[in-house]
Amino acid sequence: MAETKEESPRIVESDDDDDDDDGDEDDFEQLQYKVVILGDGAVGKTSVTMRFCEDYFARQYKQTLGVDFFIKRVVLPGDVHVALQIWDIGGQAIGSKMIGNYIYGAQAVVLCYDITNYQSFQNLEDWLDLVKKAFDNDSPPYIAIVGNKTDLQHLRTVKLEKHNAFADAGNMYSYFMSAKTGDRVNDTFYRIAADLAGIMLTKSELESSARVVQADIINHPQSGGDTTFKQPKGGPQGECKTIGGKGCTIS
Ligand code: G3D
Ligand code: MG
Repeated sequence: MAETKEESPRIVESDDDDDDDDGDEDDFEQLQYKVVILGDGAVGKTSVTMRFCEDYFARQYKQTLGVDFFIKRVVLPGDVHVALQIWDIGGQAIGSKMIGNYIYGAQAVVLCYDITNYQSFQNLEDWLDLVKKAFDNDSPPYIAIVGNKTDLQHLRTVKLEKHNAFADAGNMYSYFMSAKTGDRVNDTFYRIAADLAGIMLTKSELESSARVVQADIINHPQSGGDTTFKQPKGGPQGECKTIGGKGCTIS
């Protein structure tokens, strides 16, 4: 299911934050993938995104309106640089006509549920249907199912067997994490990045996934940047607000 490096969208950009740096010798090739996080409200989509992109967990988030997106760069073995463009889809977007457009063009879709909320797990069927519809006749993206809130094991209502059966039936990748404690968050996204890039990881490489580094947003929808990354159909439109210089909200 993982794409080969050759087929992947690529952009070339400097890893130096300094805008006026035109030194070509600092440029490197970088893969960029769109990763869409879907799931019911309150399963922890924003928390997971913030934990991965900012290493931060807030006790309270306001409901995501529209779509927030962030870019995080990870460095894989072989000095392969991957920028993950994470789309955190807000509850409101779910019933909107735009949802298919948000999903379309994703190289990976993360279906997120709360292990203490059985309904949120059951509703993944509907989320999966939306993904299938969005891709229609196109080849489907990498799909992962994530059980979040593993710090609340004692309140778990979704049995492991149910999770595994659903993942197997849909030929999906399977992960668990806690945005609250940060457990398995980085290594899950690191694995996804490696799978998309077609890179096999050893156990020790997975364990060293702490090498995740911060990246600013690139391929900004209004930047008109000349990159070879194909903007997804119906991609971000409308007003774009920068959050702490790293994320972007489409409203
Ligand atoms: P959403 O983006 O899917 O709607 P949020 O979900 O990220 O806004 O999170 C919804 C609630 O779940 C938040 O609590 C958040 O703190 C909590 N949460 C998210 N991830 C975890 C986790 O891993 N463990 C625990 N225990 N809680 C988590 P509030 O209180 O604001 O509703
Ligand atoms: Mg949210």
